[in-house]
Amino acid sequence: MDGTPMDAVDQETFEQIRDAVRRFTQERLIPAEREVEETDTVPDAIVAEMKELGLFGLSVPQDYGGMGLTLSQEFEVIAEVGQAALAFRSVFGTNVGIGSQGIVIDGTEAQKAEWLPGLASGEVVASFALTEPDAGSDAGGLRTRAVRDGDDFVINGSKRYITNANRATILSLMARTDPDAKGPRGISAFIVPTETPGITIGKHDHKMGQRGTRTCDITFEDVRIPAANMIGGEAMLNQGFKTAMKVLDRGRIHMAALGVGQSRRLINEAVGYALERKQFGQPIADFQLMQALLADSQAELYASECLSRDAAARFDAGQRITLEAACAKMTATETAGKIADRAVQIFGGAGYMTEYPVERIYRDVRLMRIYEGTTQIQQLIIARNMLDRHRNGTRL
Ligand code: COS
Repeated sequence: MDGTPMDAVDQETFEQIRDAVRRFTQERLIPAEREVEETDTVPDAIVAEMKELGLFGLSVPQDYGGMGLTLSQEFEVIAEVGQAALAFRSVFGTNVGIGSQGIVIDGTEAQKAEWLPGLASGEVVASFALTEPDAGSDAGGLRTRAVRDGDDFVINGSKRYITNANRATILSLMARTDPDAKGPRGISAFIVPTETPGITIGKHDHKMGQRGTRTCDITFEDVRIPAANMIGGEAMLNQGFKTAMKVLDRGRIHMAALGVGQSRRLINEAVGYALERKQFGQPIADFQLMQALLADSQAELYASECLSRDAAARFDAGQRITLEAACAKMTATETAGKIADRAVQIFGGAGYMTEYPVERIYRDVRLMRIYEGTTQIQQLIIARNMLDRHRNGTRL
């Protein structure tokens, strides 16, 4: 599988995009964080500016109206926007990542032509509908059924914690098409327009952090969609789990970029505070125990950046990166958690107060070690791949 878009943007154009996103993040998003936290909503004006900047189409190939960034380039852009409250990225993140990539990777030409231009412009919003009440980490255990009926499939079941469900125009939905097949086999992926009769989107969930993001349950009652909506066409019958896993491999680099973005922000906040805050007659930055907290954070951030960039480059060079993406996602998100904890410690009592952003970021980053595959699932993926490689004769 070659992950490099044929029409990848050149270095100069990429740098312009990255710099524009950096300015937008610093000058527009970060100053609006408190409003998002208080209203639990990303302002419409900011969503409109995101569309103008092309953020919804970062990963959609240029032939379909997107920017066609490579995964390495997407990593750098997401690490910039990831410095701001995670709610902002979440607005367009499913279009860039898990919502659209099933169509980009495995969709038919007709499916790409129908949906990708709208996804790139932000006119269409896509959610990734995999998780269910009884199928979280065990995604292969999903029970939502899609039963063939003439030229259609009829879907029944439910999905849980679906990001952007109440903003979505379409769902990339995984459903069981072979009831006799066990676990991950017998699952197909579909494009399901959310206006189809029989779909009910629940109220949005109230979470520990990441205010302004939207996750909802979805129920399907005799939802009828054309068989032509199977991602990749009927040749992909019962192959949908693999589509979902390929999407998640790629998505995990996007998650690593968010971990890197949040870690950079936390370090900037912590260093700034340590230089200003005085105790015992001098800035706390002068104390070696404070310096140790900062130094460990910087070293771990650097490790996350290097690891994630290497994994993204391997993907762009056409390699399968299941193990590397899991390493990057696990390392960068666990690192963000550790750096958030240290940042609160450096701020002391002030770090526990809502007045300072580190209190919110501490809560926001907690989810990163859970969504798009928990740390424990990343460990499982890494170990399974290590064992397979060893069995196949590969040694480090
Ligand atoms: N790329 C391509 N194919 C893949 C793949 C990948 N990254 N990972 C697995 N597959 C294939 C396997 O090769 C296997 O194919 P065959 O049937 O031809 O042998 C098939 O998919 C089933 O894989 P496996 O046997 O490994 O499935 P399991 O159920 O044992 O485990 C895990 C899969 C646990 C890794 C998977 O369920 C997972 O990632 N869970 C977490 C889900 C998640 O991240 N949820 C977050 C919410 S969605 S945002």
